[in-house]
Amino acid sequence: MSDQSIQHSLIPTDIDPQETAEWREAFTAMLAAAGPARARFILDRLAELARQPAVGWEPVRGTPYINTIPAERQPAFDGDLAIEERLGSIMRWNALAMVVRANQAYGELGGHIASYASAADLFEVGFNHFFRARSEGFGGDLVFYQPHSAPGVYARAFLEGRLSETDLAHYRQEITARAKGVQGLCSYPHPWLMPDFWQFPTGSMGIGPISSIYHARFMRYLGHRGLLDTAAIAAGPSQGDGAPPRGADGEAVSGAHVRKVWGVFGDGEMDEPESMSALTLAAREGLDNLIWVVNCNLQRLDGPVRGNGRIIDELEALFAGAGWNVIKLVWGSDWDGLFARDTGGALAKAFASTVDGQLQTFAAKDGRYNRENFFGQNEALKALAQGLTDEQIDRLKRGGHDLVKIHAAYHAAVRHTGRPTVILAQTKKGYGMGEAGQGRMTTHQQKKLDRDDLVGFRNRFHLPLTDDQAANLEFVKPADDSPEMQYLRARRAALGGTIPSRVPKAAPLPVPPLERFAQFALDAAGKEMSTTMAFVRMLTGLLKDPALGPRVVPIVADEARTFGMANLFKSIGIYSNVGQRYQPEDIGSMMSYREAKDGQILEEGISEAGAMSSWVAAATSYSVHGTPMLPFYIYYSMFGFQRVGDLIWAAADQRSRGFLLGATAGRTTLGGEGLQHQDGHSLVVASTVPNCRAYDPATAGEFAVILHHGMQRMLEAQEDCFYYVTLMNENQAQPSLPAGVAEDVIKGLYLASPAQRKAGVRLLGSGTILHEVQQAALLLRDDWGIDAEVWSATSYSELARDAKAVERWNRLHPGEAPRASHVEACLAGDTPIVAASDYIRTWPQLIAPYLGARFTALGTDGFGRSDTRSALRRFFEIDRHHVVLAALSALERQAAVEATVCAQAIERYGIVVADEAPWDC
Ligand SMILES: Cc1ncc(C[n+]2csc(CCOP(=O)(O)OP(=O)(O)O)c2C)c(N)n1
Ligand SMILES: [Mg+2]
Repeated sequence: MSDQSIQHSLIPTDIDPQETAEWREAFTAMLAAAGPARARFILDRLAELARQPAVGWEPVRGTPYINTIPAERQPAFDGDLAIEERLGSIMRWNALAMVVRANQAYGELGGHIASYASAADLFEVGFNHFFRARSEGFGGDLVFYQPHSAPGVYARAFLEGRLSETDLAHYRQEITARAKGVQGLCSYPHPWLMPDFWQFPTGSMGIGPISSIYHARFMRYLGHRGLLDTAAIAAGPSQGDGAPPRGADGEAVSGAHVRKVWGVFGDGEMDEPESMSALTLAAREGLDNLIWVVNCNLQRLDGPVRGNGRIIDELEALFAGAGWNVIKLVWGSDWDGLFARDTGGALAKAFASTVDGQLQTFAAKDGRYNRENFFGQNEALKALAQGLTDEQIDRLKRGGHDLVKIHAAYHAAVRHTGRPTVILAQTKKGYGMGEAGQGRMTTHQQKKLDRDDLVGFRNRFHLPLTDDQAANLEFVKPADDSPEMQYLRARRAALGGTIPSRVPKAAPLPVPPLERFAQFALDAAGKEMSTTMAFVRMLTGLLKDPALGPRVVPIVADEARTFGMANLFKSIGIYSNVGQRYQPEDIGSMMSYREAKDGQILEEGISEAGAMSSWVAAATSYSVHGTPMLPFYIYYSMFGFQRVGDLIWAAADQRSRGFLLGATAGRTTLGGEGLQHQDGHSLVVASTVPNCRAYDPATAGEFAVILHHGMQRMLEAQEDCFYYVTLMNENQAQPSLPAGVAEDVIKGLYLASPAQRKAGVRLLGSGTILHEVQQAALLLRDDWGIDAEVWSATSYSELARDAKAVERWNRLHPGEAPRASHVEACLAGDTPIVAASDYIRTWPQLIAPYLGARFTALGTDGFGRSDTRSALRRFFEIDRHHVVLAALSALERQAAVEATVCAQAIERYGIVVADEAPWDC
């Protein structure tokens, strides 16, 4: 089907053209006579009729493929266009040179040119006019940079004097750079790798978009709770005359001056579910502090984003439907004249039948091709192009390459109130790369340019380079006193300083003493409770602390009742930007569902990705806002690391500080729920995140120690780590915490019950399975006369981390007295060791390399099932009887017991012997 026939198939046939014409004429005449207001009134009345079910009319969503802001409504461009054009060209060149150089030298380092080539102007207008840095009395804007455009951000930092030529020469060579003592430049924005520079990791598509929404929302939360002045304005020149305050731009203070969150993202990136999932939240919460710029270069990596459609139109409908303010920035200023002359609407009509695949081809081809194939479509278009040379047609800019149009769009966006804004900016991928890249299918990965291409680029952007200098990829940096450099510095000074810039530390937040919020857990003395209940009680205690309490951010994804937190609804309230506009059904209850503008709980509904993004916003608040917060996101552990693992990885990258609580953890502790709910592996995944401290406490006392220690490390010592701690829903008699074990709880292993005589076997238990292990010790004693030590293993990953470090130290220090890791020191000797947990064997096996053949691990490998806890523990062979059998079997291998005891135990405990494990697949 041709493009035109696709288009026509969507339009129903006109069965009475004459009648249609009469209606049109009547409307046109009325418009001419009575004006647009009357025309709109009549259309509204007709729409009421048309919406009757019998008619079944639906309005067309979307506007023509033209700019939302007409030329006559553009504000004056308050910059020096010529200088900004020159600066932009230099950024483009240096970014390109950085990538091509790295690949000429090594060929394997990768890097991208085409993305930034399309986004450069979108970035530069932001840098020169809109993106404000943190400065005295003003928190600064938050800017999310499209990751593949990172070379452009480095290029700017180079001109600003923040990065040196040596730094640029070490783009994507961080290790080599480190060895030479210089700053290496990471591939994409990674705060972990450049902690003074990048704020937000965006390299994984979709993470930046969703994160930006929740950051904007969290700023509102901080404001509504009175913790942060989000309405603070960038300091303007002192008035001293009683005149209303003015912003740094001299304008009267308005919504334009409050802190903004900007996100520059790709059009292909909009396909990620994370990008889309919180659009309605942003609109519902009225986040007019949020502005997205979607770089619609119509291409992604493999090819066109919507070859057979138009991504801009699709996104317009989607964002408008979600309630956003949409600004289409499609065509540059050169088109203004053409549109003005096109009274018959030929251009709009032609665009309506041109799909993105075709627009990409037009981008890749020269002026002559465009004249013949676009303007050549009909007489009206031909006439429009008549006065233009092929060269001029070639240079007709798309909106996202026109500084004046971009400025107009940003100017409108920052002033829009009540809703978030998206700017859909049409660009050309690989803009200016000529034959080598512009609009080419392969342009995303193009990183080699030959001499002709480089000289062509030099010509295209009028760069001050000789042919040889261009071919040698020399960086361009005008003299310090040149107009360009003075302008660059002045613009950034007016906007508060240079960005991106990350502040690594905030003032420490004092942590209350352990006893103040957890005495009940330390001295539990056999009281029955689950560790989840213990957590909620400790949380309630922390909330009462005058200094820390207000900084606590409880986050749930529609599971507060599950975890026994419903009483917090009433006491601290659920955050809502509008308060509560209804009388809750349970208004008289102690646990009434209370929404409030200053509510403290973030109730994110059924969106783990949303809750995680909120957690990140709170967990990075110490750096982003200089306001340390303490987030606790409590969730079904199964829906954490595997559901939103990439968000957690990004959280780690951006040095988040806070607690993730994997509740209802374990494959047998959450009886009944079955295969998709029972989590046996989150702790293993958590162990793969370098700065995540993962714990599986068995008792409320252990949990209290971990919580307290974590708070001290993150809030007082300001360490860039976060905690993943499992919580159980099984009520158990809670022992008091033995004296003097706190330090070992943190290290991951302590002796919970010593053997009465010499231990024949050592049993390791964790989480609720510690209870089974303790019962196994009793059976070993009573049924087999074997004395067992019971150890509580609070964290196999912490034990393994320490053991690995010690192993490495010993390897690198031959001849010195070898060190012993905590696990090796605790479990030295030949005594057999059996470890049982509610997780897959891989979790305890993290310490296996340090214990040799004397170590046996039991675990819950395979898919979960729904049944009672005891049936499940039997099934997965982690109950007390199987622990006993494993201990006897280990002793039998050492010939420490008679060869028949295992058979006797199997018989005695009724253990079913099947050749295949029941969970095997
Ligand atoms: C989650 C994820 N999937 C895939 C990629 C690999 N990838 C990087 S850029 C890219 C294409 C991006 O296209 P678009 O968002 O349109 O940006 P453009 O470069 O066109 O501006 C892809 C697939 C990634 N970085 N993250
Ligand atoms: Mg794209």
